[in-house]
Amino acid sequence: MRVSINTITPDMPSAEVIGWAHEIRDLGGLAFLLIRDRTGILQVTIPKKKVAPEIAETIRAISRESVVRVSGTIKPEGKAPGGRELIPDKIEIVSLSASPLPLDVAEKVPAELDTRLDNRFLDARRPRVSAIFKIRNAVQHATRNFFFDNGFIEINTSKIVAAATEGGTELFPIAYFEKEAFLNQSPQLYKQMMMAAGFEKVYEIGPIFRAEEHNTTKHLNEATSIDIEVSFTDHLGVMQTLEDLVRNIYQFVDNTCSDAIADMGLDSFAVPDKGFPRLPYAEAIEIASSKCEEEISYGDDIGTAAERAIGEEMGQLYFIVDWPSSIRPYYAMPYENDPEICKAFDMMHPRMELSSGAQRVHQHDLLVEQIAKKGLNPENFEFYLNPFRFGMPPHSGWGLGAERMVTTMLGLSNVREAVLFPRDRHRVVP
Ligand code: ATP
Ligand code: AMO
Repeated sequence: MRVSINTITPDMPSAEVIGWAHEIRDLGGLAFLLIRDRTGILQVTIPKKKVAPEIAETIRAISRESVVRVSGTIKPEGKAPGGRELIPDKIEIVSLSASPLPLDVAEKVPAELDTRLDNRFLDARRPRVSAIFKIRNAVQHATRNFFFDNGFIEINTSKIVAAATEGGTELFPIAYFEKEAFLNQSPQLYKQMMMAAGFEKVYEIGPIFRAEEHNTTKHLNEATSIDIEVSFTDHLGVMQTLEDLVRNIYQFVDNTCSDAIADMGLDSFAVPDKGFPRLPYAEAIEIASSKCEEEISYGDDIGTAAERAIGEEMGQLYFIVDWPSSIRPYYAMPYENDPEICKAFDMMHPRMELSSGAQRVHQHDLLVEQIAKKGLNPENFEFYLNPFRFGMPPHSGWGLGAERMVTTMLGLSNVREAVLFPRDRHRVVP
């Protein structure tokens, strides 16, 4: 019976495995075949004089990355990976691979990111790459557990919509029969409507689509957003939830992904132990303008250079709070005593923004006023505004980019590395 490679110990008498031919080395009298499955690598050692002649023949016919089935005796061997090797009784080629390979899975020859993404199925055979997706799996599992344990209801909202949520730009129009429609940029309006429905605590993990013009290492045109909305709490309440979730995710990955972390060659994996400091926007701007060459003043968005400069100063996960109302979306609640600033926040990694959120405006008339102030037409928002007329509770929420979370957690150099099949300006295939 076939077993996973990581279950084979040096004291086992025999084993059968199926996997990919990772590397073949023929040294004349002795040949080595490294066979790889999703759990690890096993050395198959073929002393040619001692094994059946058809085995030596099969070995010669195997091309790299072919699928092979091997069974035989297990022997302890200090020089082999995992301290054991298999001496075959039987080798069968299950599925022969063509050669040359478009990409060296054994990573002896480095490949450009574009080549890797063009051949993602091969790239993801590399243990260092599949480790990213094993960890991403753990991140999403920890997230769902966290929300389930805390009484949240998971919702799934429509990705085909009739209006923008985050302002009029960056929308992908789609052909939707006779109507104008778009791919949704955020579940924002729907999660707020579920507060009107009395669901109190909801979350969604789903795709968001943004027609980002620029090719950067942190923007995708299709990203995965972890979104929450909570009633009867303010921005401070949901910031605490965000901090608890992020710490929980790091802890879960640390507890359950040691093999994947090792496959990635990360020697330390630091779970954030302190609270995330809260830096007022005005102070963040002061830091940025003292450290950046370009001019930055109060009221500006925090761009990449500023983000880096402030991150360097902070050196850990942190929040930027008390933003000018003028640069936040219409749904952010202004402070009652100083409406020039609002109860919005960003949660930052020293390298980039991970999350945005706010206490929302729940008063119908104020919301209409704020929509108009942003130059948008409240008539286009009727489906969204209507629930605010029939008992909308006060509420708050945020959206956290799953890919950015994984990218920063694992120190990946490009957000595309955290996506199986990334979409950017030049890439819609595969
Ligand atoms: P010779 O031509 O002298 O007969 P050989 O075929 O016996 O050579 P070795 O000298 O045993 O080959 O090994 C060749 C290489 O393979 C060496 O680098 C050795 O360290 C390595 N090697 C030998 N046996 C194993 C094994 N069971 N597992 C891993 N590496 C091995
Ligand atoms: P925002 O637009 O800041 O907020 O998005 C929230 C988070 O989603 C991630 N993100 C992206 N990741 C990769 N590529 C992109 N193009 C991209 N765009 C966004 C980021 C970002 O911090 N409705 C609000 C959230 C809220 O207030 O609840 C919103 O969408 O990590």
